[in-house]
Amino acid sequence: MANEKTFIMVKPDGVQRNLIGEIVTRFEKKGFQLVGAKLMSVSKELAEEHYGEHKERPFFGELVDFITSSPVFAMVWEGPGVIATARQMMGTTNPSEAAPGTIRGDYGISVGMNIIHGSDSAESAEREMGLWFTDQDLTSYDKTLSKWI
Ligand code: RTP
Ligand code: MG
Repeated sequence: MANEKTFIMVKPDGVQRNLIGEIVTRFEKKGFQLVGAKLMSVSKELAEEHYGEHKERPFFGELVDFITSSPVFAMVWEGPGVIATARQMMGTTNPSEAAPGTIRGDYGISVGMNIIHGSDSAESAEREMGLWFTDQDLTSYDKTLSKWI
């Protein structure tokens, strides 16, 4: 499977509910590698750009208000097939329908406050990593443990 990178963000509700550690732990234990991370407040411009594909949707204003309401924890994770696997680990968009064992399925009930974002394709991952991180923000390193995964 191809080595990939993806953009993952703990949304304001996840930060407020002290779920950063739990979410990082799940990705670490799965075997993926953290290559960049920052806790940050999000500008309206960045939120609108990030969710640009939804700008005609009725929930767009609420979505931008929510993402800018309180800090997020933005991350880049690396590993074989990480883009699709991260989406599986997150669960479906509506946490009420998300499978138990997924992050949204275990911790959420509201579609608006669904705890985590993850890029939905290779193209989205490239676009979003470029929006949220500079090349200098990201690192690359070998873990001796990698041969065990
Ligand atoms: P995300 O982009 O945040 O990772 O979520 P997603 O791919 O699972 O879902 P997407 O279709 O991209 O929707 C982006 C976010 O918009 C909110 N939403 N609200 N009220 C609604 O019907 C509705 N539908 C979507 C959700 O918070 C979703 O995460
Ligand atoms: Mg999406």
